[in-house]
Amino acid sequence: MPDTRLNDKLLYPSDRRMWVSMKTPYFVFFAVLGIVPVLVAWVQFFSIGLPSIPSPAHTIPSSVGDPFGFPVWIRLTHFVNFFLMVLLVRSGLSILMDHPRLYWNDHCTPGSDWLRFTPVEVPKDRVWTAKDDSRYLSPWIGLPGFRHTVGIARHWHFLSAFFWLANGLAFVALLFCTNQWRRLVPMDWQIGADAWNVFVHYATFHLPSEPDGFYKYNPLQQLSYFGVVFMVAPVTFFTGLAMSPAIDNRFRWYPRLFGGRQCARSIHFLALLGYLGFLIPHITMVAITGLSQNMNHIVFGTDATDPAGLLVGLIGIGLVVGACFLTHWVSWYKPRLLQYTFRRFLGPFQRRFLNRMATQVEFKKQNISPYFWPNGKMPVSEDWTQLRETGFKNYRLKVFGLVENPVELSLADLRELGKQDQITMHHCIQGWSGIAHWGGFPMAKLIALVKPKAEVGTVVFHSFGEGHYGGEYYDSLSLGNAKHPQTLLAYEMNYEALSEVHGAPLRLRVENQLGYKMVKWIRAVEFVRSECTVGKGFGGKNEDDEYYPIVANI
Ligand SMILES: Nc1nc2c(c(=O)[nH]1)N[C@H]1C(S)=C(S)[C@@H](COP(=O)(O)O)O[C@H]1N2
Ligand SMILES: [Mo]
Repeated sequence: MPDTRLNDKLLYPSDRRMWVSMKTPYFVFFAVLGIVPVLVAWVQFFSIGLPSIPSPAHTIPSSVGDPFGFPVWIRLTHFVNFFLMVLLVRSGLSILMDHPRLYWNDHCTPGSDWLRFTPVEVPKDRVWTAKDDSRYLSPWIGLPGFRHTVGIARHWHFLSAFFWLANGLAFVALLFCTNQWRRLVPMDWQIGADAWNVFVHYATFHLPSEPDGFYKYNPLQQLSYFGVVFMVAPVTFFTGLAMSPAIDNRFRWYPRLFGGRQCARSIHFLALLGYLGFLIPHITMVAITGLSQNMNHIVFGTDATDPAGLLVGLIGIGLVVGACFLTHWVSWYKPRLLQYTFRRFLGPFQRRFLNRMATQVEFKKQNISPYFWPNGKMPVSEDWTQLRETGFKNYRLKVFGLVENPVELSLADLRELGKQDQITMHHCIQGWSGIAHWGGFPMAKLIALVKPKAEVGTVVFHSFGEGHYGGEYYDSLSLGNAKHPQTLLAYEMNYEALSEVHGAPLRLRVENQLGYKMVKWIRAVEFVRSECTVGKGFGGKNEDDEYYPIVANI
């Protein structure tokens, strides 16, 4: 368990702090992308001068149907969006740091990352787990920040994402129920040229005469608002979904829309840069084009120039900053509350939809990842070490609990339960993925053999290995998930006997869940009524100690 006394040295070790490095070609690409338009603007300015921008003649709408002003629903959704975006960005960065590498390939092969937030080159001469690789953020940047868990970061992220989506949909729906959509949606290609002209002004440090935003936006402003609302936001949502194991392993075409799961993850991050690339000029423009008046627009919906809107706006910003402190406090002192809240809100959705979709995506042999990140702590227990020394000859899988026919099975017995091969994509909660072949017997076969009693709801997998903070590693599945056609107890990986790092002699595969549910080095399988009676009662070692959710399909 993390030490809840916030100790900087322990929780934010200097050798695990964030670091940024981008592969040179990408750096050059982004630099060119950023610099070229500015250069062109300067060339235009020096050669033919500033383009003319028709000065905004009126402050009243040009035709009777044109929208003006900011009704209360715009002001409210704008504020709610700001608040939720702060939570989303802060928690998103924390999630990112847990696997501080971005790729354009689903294998996450070390060295193929185009952007990384760690200085570490993955060592080739020893086991380097994904957990060893994670970095930490200061709580000034990340939520929760420090060495707190990705479980907590994800709770904040998904809870806010849910409200963010609802808020965004409400905003867009109201745009189109009123005439306010006309402020944002360009109806004429001319806007491209007009926006460029405005850009030439800004890029060469000239301020064109601005229309009063209460009545009309300037063309560049309109295009950028349109881009954020109708392009960047949907991209964030859809690339977010493309990281779900349940969705990816059910609908193969879905992550492919983005070039694969890791491309979706990279694009999700680029969308963040898109938001920041919008936010900084947005705030700057609000400040330099008449701060008080602009703040009255968005706070009170009036076109006045007094400082009331600014003052109340600052209080609103203060509230959001206060919420950052509160969320930090909740993360550290009430993590269970957060875990429960997540379960209460999103659990039903996961159970009703994601859990029910039987995964079916299979890959081909040539898709198998050349490298598959390992995770977890190798077992150090006497019994496992001894078994390993004799090639697991004396291994017995103990199956017990509320069953009519408890058994103890040797590897030879287990092979008689049938063999299923599948090539599937693994999704780790930290963000990496990998494709591998797994060979083993379907859990359904074992279930049929031991005949669980009617009251059984949960299957618990006990490991020889320990969790991150000590104590047995275990996890559980609902009986439904255990019966899924792709739920295996695997003894082969990539057509060879399961290696020690990857869980010898036996490990779980359950393809609609995240990796942490897939217990390695399995010692025993137990059938129980519910997870409440096992460990601390939250469904698994990571659920107990790191506040991960019990259902892991997003
Ligand atoms: N016993 C045990 N099983 C475990 C873990 C662990 O720490 N201990 N880590 C889990 C996590 S977080 C992942 S992503 C997968 C990784 O499997 P791999 O090492 O074969 O890649 O194993 C899971 N099974
Ligand atoms: Mo994981």
